[in-house]
Amino acid sequence: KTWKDAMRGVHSELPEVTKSIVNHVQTSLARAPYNLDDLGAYQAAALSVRDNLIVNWNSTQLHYTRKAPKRAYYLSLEFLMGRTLSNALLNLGLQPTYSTSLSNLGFALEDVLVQERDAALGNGGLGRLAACYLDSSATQELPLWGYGLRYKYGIFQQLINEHDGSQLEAPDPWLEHQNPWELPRLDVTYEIRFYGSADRWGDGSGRAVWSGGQEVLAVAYDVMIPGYGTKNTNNLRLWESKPKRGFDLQSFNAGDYERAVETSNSAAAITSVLYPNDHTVFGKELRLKQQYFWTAASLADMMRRFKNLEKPISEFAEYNAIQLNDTHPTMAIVELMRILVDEEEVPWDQAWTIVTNTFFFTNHTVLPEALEKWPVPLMTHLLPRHMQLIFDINMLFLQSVEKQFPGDRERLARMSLIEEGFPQSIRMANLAVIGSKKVNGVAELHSDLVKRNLFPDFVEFYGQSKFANVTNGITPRRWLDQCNPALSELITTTLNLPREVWLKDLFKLEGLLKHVDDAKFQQRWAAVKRQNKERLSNFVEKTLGITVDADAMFDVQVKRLHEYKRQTLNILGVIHRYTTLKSMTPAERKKVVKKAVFFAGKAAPGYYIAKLTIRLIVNVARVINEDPDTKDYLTLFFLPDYSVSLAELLIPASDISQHISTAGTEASGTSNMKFCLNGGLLVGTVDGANIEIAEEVGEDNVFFFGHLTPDVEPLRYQHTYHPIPVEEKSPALAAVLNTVSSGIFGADGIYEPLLNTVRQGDFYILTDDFDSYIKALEMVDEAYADRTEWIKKSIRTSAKMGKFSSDRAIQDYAQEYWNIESTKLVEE
Ligand code: 26Y
Repeated sequence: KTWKDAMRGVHSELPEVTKSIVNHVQTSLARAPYNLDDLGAYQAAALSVRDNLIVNWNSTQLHYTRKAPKRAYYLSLEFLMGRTLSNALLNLGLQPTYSTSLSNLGFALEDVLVQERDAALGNGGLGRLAACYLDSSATQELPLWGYGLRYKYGIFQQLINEHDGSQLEAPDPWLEHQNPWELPRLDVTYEIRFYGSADRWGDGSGRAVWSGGQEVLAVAYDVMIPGYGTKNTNNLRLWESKPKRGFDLQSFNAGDYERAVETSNSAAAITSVLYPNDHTVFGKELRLKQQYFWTAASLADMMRRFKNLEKPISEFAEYNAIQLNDTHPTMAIVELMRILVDEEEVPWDQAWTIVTNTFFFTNHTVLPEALEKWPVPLMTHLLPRHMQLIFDINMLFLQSVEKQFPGDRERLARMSLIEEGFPQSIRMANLAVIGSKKVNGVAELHSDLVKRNLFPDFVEFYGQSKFANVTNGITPRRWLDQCNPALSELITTTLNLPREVWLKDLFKLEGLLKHVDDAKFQQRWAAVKRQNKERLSNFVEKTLGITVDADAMFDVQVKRLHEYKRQTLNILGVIHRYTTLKSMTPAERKKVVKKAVFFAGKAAPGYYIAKLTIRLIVNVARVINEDPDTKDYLTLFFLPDYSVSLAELLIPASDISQHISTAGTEASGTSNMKFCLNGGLLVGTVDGANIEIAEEVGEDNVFFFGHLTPDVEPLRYQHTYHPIPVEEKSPALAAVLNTVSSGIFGADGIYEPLLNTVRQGDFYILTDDFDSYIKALEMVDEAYADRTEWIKKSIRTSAKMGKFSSDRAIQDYAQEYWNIESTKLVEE
């Protein structure tokens, strides 16, 4: 068919959409419709869908302005959005129309969708959570905006070195082809100051004047966030940095060309790249610049919007709630104080009341190496006025602590915003706690640990009620309907409900329970899983050139590489399975459950042990997949460049997934929820949201192992003071470690530093958990052998995932924290 034939369609909506696509091909892309490739078709379709979004987005923003409800703002340095076209089509209800239109033009929707590059402006869990929360707040018609940075380069691309199996990093130029999902707002700009000097008025008001230094321009780019089954379309505003003037004319005229462009380069550098480390802070000046640039631009923007309401400044907190996604945006607290005190001339105490009624703080990790601390000299140099404000806030705060706990010097030292040392540093978590109305963790256990281990003094000072829990959630739109259309279809027909209903009220999945024993339904459920496993197999064959047996049990661990997440435990377990298989007779092997193990995940570029773990996995895979004795029973894959899109392929295909962090270290985890929603069973430790998942689905439907949180500290203590050799604690593990040392996965002792983390300090207690881990995997094998029972477990798991919808989580924030209400866009 030619595009001209397509234009003569009969369906009333179709010619409209087809026309719009063809129109974009000809005008926006300036290409001819008849020799278009998939990429061109994607771009034209995206631009056509974007036209719809813009209309809704505009009406929504106008509606919010007119209604002037209280608004919430989600400040996050990371938004891990993934692809947009398929999500926009789903949310607009235009999937069938575009599918037909594209096919009339000679394109398959699924080939077109994969042309889109992921928007990967995040590292992992924290960034993807932000993306799920945007989807849920738009869907629930809540007046919420996200604020972030428009990095020119997102999370790096991961390549695997063919020669030695190690991770290589390449830039992620995601904006190379223009991005149809953003609207540049070149008229929305703010000037952001750095350096200079701060002079106090000295009149006892606490006010000061900040001047001089460097000014950088913040330019707004708006990303449209459509809700599902509503016209409400929210906004994610991302800031780009730009020099205030093209270049420094003075230096240019003086003939110093290099210096002339230097300042303009340093301005553009602020939003050039996402920092690729999670959980380890480095105290780099550019990172602090990013944090201030973003919070200052966002607050200036909120302040401008608030001023348009013509309300007294004292009512700021009645119209604005700001959620801090971890400590990264904590400078917003100080910046709002600066605006109120220095610019709005609000008396100090009144300003502090406004601030502490506006902010809310979520903590995402208890690992000490992830807690942000900025050196005082760096802050003084870069943001002199803010350093003064922090000292003043601290002094007044410590006075109030002293009043409640007179003479307790050590308590004051612990609670101070300033940590003594050379140099002194600023504890951003303490600042976030005292500047916020409420503080929350992201799963029940984690929120307990936040109170008990991170902020016990603050709980004593403020009382329990300031500290609470909001268990994380995931959007069922992307993480079920979009990534697993076959399962979504089966659920819809089985529940006998329109998908619009259960996708907005995930507790409805419980209706599947009464079909658990229906053999027909079980078969269909199993067929969907099988189909998804084949889809993944095809992908692996295409990308790695290795065939995967879709009859095997698919065992998946995908997440950032980190010692606390214990990918090492998993790979040592795989080696154990391999050597066990090797020691068997061919007849014995035939009785073993076939298994395909998948890993994916990026390591921070400077994280040596994590990178070494990847190298071990890749090289173990090379040996195992070639071994004629075992390769029919065990295969192993490291899929490079883990991303949201790869997750969408992997998650629906899993039979089991592993969430095996040392107890007490994983705040929540969110992929655990995604796997279970898609009917994959969970192998895990008693940690994070695993616990709540087990509470929902029942302990007989998960495979728990390992020591509990209270055991971990004493075990570490024992490792330090009464080290017991690995051989004594776990002969099986000792044997595996020796196998690696023997050099069959690479000689010259390259893995010794990794093995030594286990043999020596063993901070993450692999030796203490190894045997029970292997036991748990044996239980998995046993359970998997009974196919019907396994399918029932899978159905039961999926059916009980209602709690983990991000709709529930965002409602909790809206009601218990922000006090905002749904504001539905009404047609005029
Ligand atoms: C300060 C900097 C080094 C830093 C950058 C990123 C520190 C931390 C992070 C990211 C943390 C993160 O992704 N945390 C994860 O948040 C998820 C959502 O709450 C949790 O599910 C997950 O357990 C937690 O590790």
